[in-house]
Amino acid sequence: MSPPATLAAGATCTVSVTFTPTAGGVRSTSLFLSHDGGASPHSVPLQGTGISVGGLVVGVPITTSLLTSAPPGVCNYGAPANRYQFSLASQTTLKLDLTSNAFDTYLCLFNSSMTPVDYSDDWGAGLNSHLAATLNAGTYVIEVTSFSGSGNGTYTLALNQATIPGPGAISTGQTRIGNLTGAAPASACNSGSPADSYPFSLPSTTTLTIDLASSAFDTYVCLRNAVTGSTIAYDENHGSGTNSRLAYYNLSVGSYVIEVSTQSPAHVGGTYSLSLQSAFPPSKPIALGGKLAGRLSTTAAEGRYCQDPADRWSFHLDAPTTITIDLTSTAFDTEVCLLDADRNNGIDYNDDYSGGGTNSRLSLSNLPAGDYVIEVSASYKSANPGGAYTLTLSSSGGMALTGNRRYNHRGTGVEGRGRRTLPRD
Ligand SMILES: [Ca+2]
Ligand SMILES: [Ca+2]
Ligand SMILES: [Ca+2]
Repeated sequence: MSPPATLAAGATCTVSVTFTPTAGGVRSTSLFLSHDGGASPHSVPLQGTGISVGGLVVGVPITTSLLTSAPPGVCNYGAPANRYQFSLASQTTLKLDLTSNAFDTYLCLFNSSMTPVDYSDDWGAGLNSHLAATLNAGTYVIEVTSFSGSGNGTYTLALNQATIPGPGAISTGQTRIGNLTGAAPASACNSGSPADSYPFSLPSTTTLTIDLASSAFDTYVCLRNAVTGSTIAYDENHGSGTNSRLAYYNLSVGSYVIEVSTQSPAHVGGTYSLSLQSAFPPSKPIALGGKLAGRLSTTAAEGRYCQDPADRWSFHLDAPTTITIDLTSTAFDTEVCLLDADRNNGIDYNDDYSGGGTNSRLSLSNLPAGDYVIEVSASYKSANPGGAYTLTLSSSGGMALTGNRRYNHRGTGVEGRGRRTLPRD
């Protein structure tokens, strides 16, 4: 409707209002409707929240602070976020790195319509965030936020043009950025796909995690013996979304090759990031006696024992201890798993704790001293695959409800978990 307009008696029409704030914070005004029907004009109060957007230039890192009072972002369930905008005059391959010693970083990349392009929570060995992508000319938006939403403190955001020297040797602790094209040699383990090969050697027996991520294609990773050419392990989608994560316990001394390939339609490739770490996938710390708020992303990496997208939390026991792990959420039907950190093997899991609705509780008496990992995931019967949750780790035991499925009693139909299968490695 463009004014002036005539409305029949009793008729209705819709007025659309666009909010384009010129400053951050809460902005208020009113929409006035003048008419000849009496009691003119009508006023309609309007309010919106302006989010200030900083400028970002490729090649110029910025160091500043995230505050818990920052306005809610679009990604990560509306966690407080600082927002940046940058523009590209032509197609560019970029790498984005968000690092902080103060909080567990979470990085989101959008196009100018705020449609998500990619996101990263943890990359490599730690809890910092990394993305690489080839982007067309245009304007893009970055949100800097924190995993839990309570992140507060200094961070550095670096946006750099990526140079891609081509595949070659990789060593543990490295991230390599590559561009998989149809001109690459044929994959030896993923039929029909081209593959980039990254040789490495191990001077001692090592537990490895290989992460392969791309916003351009559906990744597929293989670990092969460089001498015999045999495939040792492969992974399709254990990383975030369709990304690949391959964890391997105690790989022997020897020479190996990581093969990067694609399982996208027509074996389309593109820009990717490859990380080789000498440990199991990163986990977030929780203290004995700790209670914390987390946010399970629907595209978090898959768990090892809890298979759905799962957050990994780690803790240490100095001596045998009776522990209780409580996982509660009003956003989703929770499932909690406990793993031993040395082998990444499942010890126990719980979906619904009786008396706790759909919440989960694990109680374990006299758990031996050592390092452990808790996986937080959504139950197979949850309507929502993620959302906000509360995780508590207490050492005052409560009742011994425990041990009912201890030590790898998986997928036996106790709770109808027919789709539970052991991850490959
Ligand atoms: Ca993180
Ligand atoms: Ca995949
Ligand atoms: Ca549950």
